[in-house]
Amino acid sequence: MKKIKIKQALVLICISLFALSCSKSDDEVEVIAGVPTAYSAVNLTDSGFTANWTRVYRADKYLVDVSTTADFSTLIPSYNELAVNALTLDISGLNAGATYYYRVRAVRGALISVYSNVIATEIISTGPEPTTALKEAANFKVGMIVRSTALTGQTSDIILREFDNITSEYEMKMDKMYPSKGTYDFTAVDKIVKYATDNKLNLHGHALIWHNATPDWVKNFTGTDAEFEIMVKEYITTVVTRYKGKVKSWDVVNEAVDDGSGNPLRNSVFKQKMGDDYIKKCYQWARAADPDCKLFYNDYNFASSTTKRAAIFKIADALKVDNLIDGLGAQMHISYKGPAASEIQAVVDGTVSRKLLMHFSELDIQANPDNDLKVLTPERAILQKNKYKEVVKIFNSIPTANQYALTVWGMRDSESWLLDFWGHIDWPLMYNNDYSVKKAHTGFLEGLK
Ligand code: 9MR
Repeated sequence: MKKIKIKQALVLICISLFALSCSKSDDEVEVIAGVPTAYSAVNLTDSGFTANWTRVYRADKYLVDVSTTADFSTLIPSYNELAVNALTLDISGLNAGATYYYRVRAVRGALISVYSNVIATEIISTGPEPTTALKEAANFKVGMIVRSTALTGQTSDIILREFDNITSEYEMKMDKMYPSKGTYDFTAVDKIVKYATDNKLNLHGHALIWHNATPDWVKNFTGTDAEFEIMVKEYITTVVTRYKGKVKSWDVVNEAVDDGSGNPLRNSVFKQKMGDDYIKKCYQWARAADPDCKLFYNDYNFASSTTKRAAIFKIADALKVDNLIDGLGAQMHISYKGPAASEIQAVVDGTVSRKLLMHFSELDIQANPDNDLKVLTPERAILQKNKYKEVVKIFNSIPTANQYALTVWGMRDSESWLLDFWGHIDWPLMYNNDYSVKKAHTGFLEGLK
């Protein structure tokens, strides 16, 4: 049994007009004016994979080259003249694990167009996805989010087998830990801390200050600005001190940068009451409460927006002057379509050049950002897998001294926050609902090679 996965993106071959020494009729010009664009199509039946391409107007057949090398020096001869613009390659003669390339030309009479772009595909086995434990394969900490109510059963089995770093999905936020004035509730956090300690998992604290998880009584604070600041100081000091030595790192401030023009500081209640300096103060209080704890600033669209990236680095630079920050969290809520590897790399490069730790803190990869699917198709699962692989590869190549952890934001697809957030179906994570691993998980493993 074999299946095909698309391995690589396209390499464009420049389009040039076909030149003939004799004069051409209009029909001939039309034929050669088009070049078939090959698509990275896959057909995951046992019979083979489908290569397809755009039709060229009035082409009467196509020449398809399939090769084991990108320079097409060794052609597999049997796939040559086709009347249709698709070809199902019989994979029985092809080797699992090998990469095959195809390219296409259009033909009309004696006229032959230039080659299409080149597509590489890889034949893989259709057996079960490999289940090597991520933390065993990785040289860095691999993280998963947890909920205090789901620290048993299969969820826990997978956490303990695959991961060595955990983050609380929502229970270590101000609205949960400090629901009403003067009254803390640490019930859930204590459970998570015990779970981490008992199982020797690194516990990343998330997140002390976040506009989206601020309790109403804080948003509508009744008191002076000075009293507000005292309250925030007392809250940070209480929480960080309580978990000193157990929570190894904290996102002190989360998502302080606004997405609007100029990426100003978000106009949160913290900024309103304490001024722009609120960030620095929060880090000072956290640092004072636990000097050994690694302090992070965490945000989204870090890769996809250059201006936001600059604004985040500006915050980091200001904190770094006073040694108040140890690392940056790039959330990595992304899709199979982007951001590009170069944009993700820019996040890493800026972080490493600042001598900070890098946390890819909330990785999930939408497979259905345009809501064009009702089920996760094999083709899309492969594209998603490729993106997981790309992200992991980038993280894996970070100098060890700058690697903090790569945390995935959820275990099973149905549990992802993205489904509620976008209001449509998606499959952004690495596990199916029955806890079996998806191709995304294989992509993670392949990114470590
Ligand atoms: O996934 C989290 C969801 O379950 C919570 O309801 C929500 C509010 O606490 O937070 C979600 O996680 C967010 C994270 O803390 C910060 N970055 C964006 C995440 C998705 O909203």
